[in-house]
Amino acid sequence: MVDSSYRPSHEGTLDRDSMTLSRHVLQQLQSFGPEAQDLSALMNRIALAGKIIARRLSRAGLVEAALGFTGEQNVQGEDVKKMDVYANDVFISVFKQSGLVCRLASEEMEKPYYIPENCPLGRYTLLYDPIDGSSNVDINLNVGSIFAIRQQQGSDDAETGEDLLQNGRNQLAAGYILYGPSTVLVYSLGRGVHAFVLDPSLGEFILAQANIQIPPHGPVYSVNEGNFWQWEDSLRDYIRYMHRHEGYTARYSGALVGDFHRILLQGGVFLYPGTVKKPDGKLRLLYESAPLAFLAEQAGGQASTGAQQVLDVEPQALHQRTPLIIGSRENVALVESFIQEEERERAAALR
Ligand code: AHM
Ligand code: MG
Repeated sequence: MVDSSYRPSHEGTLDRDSMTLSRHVLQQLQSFGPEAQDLSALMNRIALAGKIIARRLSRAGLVEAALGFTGEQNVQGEDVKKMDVYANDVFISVFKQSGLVCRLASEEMEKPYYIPENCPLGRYTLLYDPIDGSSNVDINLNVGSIFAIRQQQGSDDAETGEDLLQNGRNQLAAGYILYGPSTVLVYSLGRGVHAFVLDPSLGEFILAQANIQIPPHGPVYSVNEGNFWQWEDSLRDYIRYMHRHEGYTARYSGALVGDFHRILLQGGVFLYPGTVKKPDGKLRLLYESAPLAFLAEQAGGQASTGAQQVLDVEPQALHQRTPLIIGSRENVALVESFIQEEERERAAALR
């Protein structure tokens, strides 16, 4: 006879240790059906890529040819680092034989990478920035990987990935991995935002914080003030307002994932606005801004270009850039109010 009265004495601790990412995905989807299994396996592969990259980063100073530049430039004309290439290849190799993802699109590849043998099975596309904040790599500071999962829409016979040019509300899932003192994976399937910490002794990401909510207001503003004289007046006015009012403090690490993570947990705003020369700023819509915007909205925050919600932007190109103002609801609204004020003044001057 089964003794149902047995209560494990370590129930609480063990439950916590066993809330792995794949189990969490299934629980979120409330299903064990094939689609839920696929998404759970897919997230598990992303986690594997994260573990491989974290391992490489933790030993990068000891490994030959891990640090420094390759001497090449990527499609956006930026100098490529050896870690960028390594991390890009890691994502490809973990998905190659998986049968889960049929296209990968990344900052480091001009066109999507196709895995045709997977296409009849899995029609998901992974969009990713393999190493976000590359300038931090060589000095052992935090970097990240950003990802989004989209479902292929219609046929893609010409292999152009044109169906990826849809707004961010079409993302099925999004998240990032932060390589810091510990490795943290944050993700959302459109059902809240959840953070997992890599337990190196288990080799597993274990749930650390469920249903994260961005505080409606926070003290931090995170922006590269070195660009001050290249911004529009509205942005300069906003920063002057920050300087003149108590209760604000600046934090900027040079890696979006780290700066966003701080704001997700403690509140505030991250900005990468356009400049007079580059009105769309630096950050790429499909694999940087849109995935983080998805997380921000899921956590009760906001993500804006200054003119519209980031998730509403209809992309024109795979590597399109967009201004980004992201974080606590009230902080984002304050930045927007400065932008709108300048627009009103401009319109009045034309009248
Ligand atoms: P990357 O993906 O090529 O590293 O570029 C994105 C990074 C962000 O992580 C960071 O917020 C920003 O670029 C920093 O740029 P800047 O040095 O102009 O402040
Ligand atoms: Mg990046």
